[in-house]
Amino acid sequence: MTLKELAAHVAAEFQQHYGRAPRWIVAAPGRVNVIGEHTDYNDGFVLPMAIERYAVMAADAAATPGRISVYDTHFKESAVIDVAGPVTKGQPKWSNYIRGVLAGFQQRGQKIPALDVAFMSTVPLGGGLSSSAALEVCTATLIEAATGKAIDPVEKALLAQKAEHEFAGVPCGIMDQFISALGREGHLLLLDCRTRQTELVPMSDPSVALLVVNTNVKHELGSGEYAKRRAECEQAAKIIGVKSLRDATPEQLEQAKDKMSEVVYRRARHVIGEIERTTHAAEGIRQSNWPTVGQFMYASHYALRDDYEVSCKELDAVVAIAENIGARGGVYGCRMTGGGFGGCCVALVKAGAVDAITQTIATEYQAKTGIAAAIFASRPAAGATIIKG
Ligand code: GAF
Repeated sequence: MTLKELAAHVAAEFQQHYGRAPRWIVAAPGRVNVIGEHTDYNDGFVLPMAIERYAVMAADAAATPGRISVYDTHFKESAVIDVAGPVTKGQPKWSNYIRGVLAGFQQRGQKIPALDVAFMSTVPLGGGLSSSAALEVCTATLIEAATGKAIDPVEKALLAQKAEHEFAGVPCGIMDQFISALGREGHLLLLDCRTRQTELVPMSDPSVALLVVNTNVKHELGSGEYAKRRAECEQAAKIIGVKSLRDATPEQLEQAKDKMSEVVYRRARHVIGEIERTTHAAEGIRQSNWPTVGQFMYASHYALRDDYEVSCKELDAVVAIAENIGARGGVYGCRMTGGGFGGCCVALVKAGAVDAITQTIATEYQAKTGIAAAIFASRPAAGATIIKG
């Protein structure tokens, strides 16, 4: 579904559910990270792009004051959020992403208007494509539309990240909310997570495409492994004697090797290497040097699999199939993307070979794992937008 079709669909659902037309329609995309994994909370670089999969909200002012009703058009379930006082956590569970953002606006001194909302997302849930960030940034965009007060997109991303920390319990970095808020059509976003400086890297060569391969193995970042990795990185930085792993060189890590556990050493080796790979890959993209970019993507996957240990056998199976297809069959590189433990891979492929590659990966993945993968190509999409209002 295109964004236009999705917006029309959610507007129609709003009309049907609430008996009138919506006044505002807003959207925020999910993302795929091309390279730079588990580097954002280490002050490093990331290189994500917004994808053509979106959270969309249609809304109007509500007659009942002090509350927001959100109707999930897919699961046919509603959340009623009390906004008369400070917004708190509540049920259903997905409403906490919305609640967290509303609370963030309140903390900025913003009064939350009473709203009726219909909502739908085409970002696969638990697929590692930032369905939660899309929902958070979409909510923030709705509040901007409904109050007529735009906030700085960086502030918006930070507010959404805080919602994820405090209402979803995931100590995530800044990448997902940032790209959902600041993505630009036709571009990847090279983000320096320390300075928050961004560079839009054009990705418009028609000879290549990015394929997203969803293993359909759910990923759960709340389970504690993510927080554990973060703590291990902090420990490594402390032992090396730097503020964060962004400041550490491979030589410094080797010198400190004996003072840390083997596991902590490997975690740091991934992060230090990945920060370097990301800046090199960005350079490769600027020069349309696709074979080089692809090699960095494979190297990223191996480090995430062996050193950082956030892959799983299904993600590894996709990468192995992609490697087997190889450059001759049109695959430049492939890696797991996002937090890991399931979710998606991203593959850089020749545009003319997309159909054949999709077919091969689907068939071989099903044969290897017994699971049907969901595979789609996406062009770099725009970040959050107010479609109506
Ligand atoms: C998740 C987090 F939300 C991001 O901040 C990032 O750390 C990513 O995992 C790993 O690169 O998506």
